[in-house]
Order: sequence, then structure tokens, then C-alpha cells
Amino acid sequence: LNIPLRQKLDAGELAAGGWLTLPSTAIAGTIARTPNVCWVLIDAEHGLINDTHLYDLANVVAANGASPIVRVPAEEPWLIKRALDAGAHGLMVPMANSAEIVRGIVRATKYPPVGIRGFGPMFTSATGVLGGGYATAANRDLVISVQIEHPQAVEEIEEICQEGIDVVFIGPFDLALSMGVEFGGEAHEAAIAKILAAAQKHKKVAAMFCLNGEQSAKRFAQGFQMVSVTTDIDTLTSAFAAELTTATGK
Ligand code: 3PY
Repeated sequence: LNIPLRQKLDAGELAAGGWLTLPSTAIAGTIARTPNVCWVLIDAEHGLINDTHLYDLANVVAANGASPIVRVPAEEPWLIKRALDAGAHGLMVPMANSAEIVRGIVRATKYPPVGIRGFGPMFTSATGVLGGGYATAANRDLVISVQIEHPQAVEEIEEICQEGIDVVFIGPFDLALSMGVEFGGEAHEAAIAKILAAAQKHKKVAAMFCLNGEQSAKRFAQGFQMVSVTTDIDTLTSAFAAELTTATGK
């Protein structure tokens, strides 16, 4: 399948991405067209995006040369199936809090005999392969990421990294909250380092959510291969506030 993110990751290159929380094809296209953006996360967990927006958003991102990755609200197989059928090049599943949950996610994302995904990919943007060949190609090429954001997942990280996923994606805010530790403090950074080391040991892509370029650069330098740069709503909020301060001095 023609999946820019898969190509970049397989080549061992760094993959910077954008994060879409607003259900706007104009914003999705604008982010996807930005030079060097390889993937755009379509956030149906916390964003304002729902099931009916997925097809248009995924297709406009793909048409502009980036990979649409849908973050589903939960690990339910029917949510996973609908996101992939709408044209996602990959999935992000939040709160993958144990190896058992991760095994369920892998089953839901793969066609038989590996998993249980039902066949209905008529609207995917990643086809390029017609007929039965799609199932094999989808099982091989779609980029499946799970979010590590709970102490139990950190505890089971070695086992999680041996499952059939591609990307181990840290959600740093939820991780700090669920661990009950300070964001960026010693215990938080130690958990992040442990996840990074396990991903590298088991040849999984280590990835992490970042809110700005400074955080992203730090994580790339630390060894993460896939990192978000910022979100649509954070860009709007911070850029507008900065211009307002310049204009009014306040
Ligand atoms: C987190 O930091 O918890 C995330 O999931 C990013 O949205």
C-alpha cells in the first residue's frame, strides 16, 4: 500500500507529524501540505472529530501526501474497523494498558487468519491493490500504534513490545497522571526512558506526543523516531496570543 509513514519508518528516518483535533478538511489539508509533515493524527479520542468526519479528513490528508492516522476513542474492535475502513493509513489506540489489551488490538486490526477484521475496504485511501490482495497488504503495511500511558503498561512493556504492533506511542500527560507523578519529573522521565529502551530492544518504533517543536527536538535527540510537533488548536491558541501580545503589549 502507498503509505508515506510506513515508507519513512522502514527507511529508519525521523517522522514528524501534526495533530488534528478540529473536524475541518481545510485545516487537515493545510497541515498535511506543510513540507516535511509525514503523518497527521486525526484525533477521535479527545478532539471534536467523530466517525462521520473520518472519511473526508483521512482522504484529504492522504491526497496531500501525508499519512492519516486515526486515534480511536477506545480499543473496541468495531471502532478500529470503521477507522481503517474510512481510509486511515494506521491507527493509534489510547490506553493500551496491558499486554492483553494490546493482543486484542492486534487481532482487531488484522484480517484472518491473523486477526478478526471484517472485509469492507471500499473507501480506503491506501488501496492501490484491488481484490483479495488488499487483505495481505493491509495486514503488512498499515501502521498500528498503541499508547503507553499507564503504570501497568510500563510494567508490561517488554511483553507489549513483542506483540504484532509497529509503534509504541507514549502519551506523556496521561502517563504522568496515572502514575501520580510530576510531569517531566524524575519518575516520569525514568518511565519514558524505560519505554524507549524496550521499544528499541524489540525493534519497535518509539514515538511520543509533544506539544511544541522544542519538546519534539529533545525527543528526537533522545532516540524517538516518530514525534508529534504540535496540534491545530495549540497552534491557533499560542500564535493568536503571541500576536495579541505584540499588538497590545499585554
Ligand atoms: C497524552 O499525553 O496523554 C496523550 O495522549 C496525548 O494526547
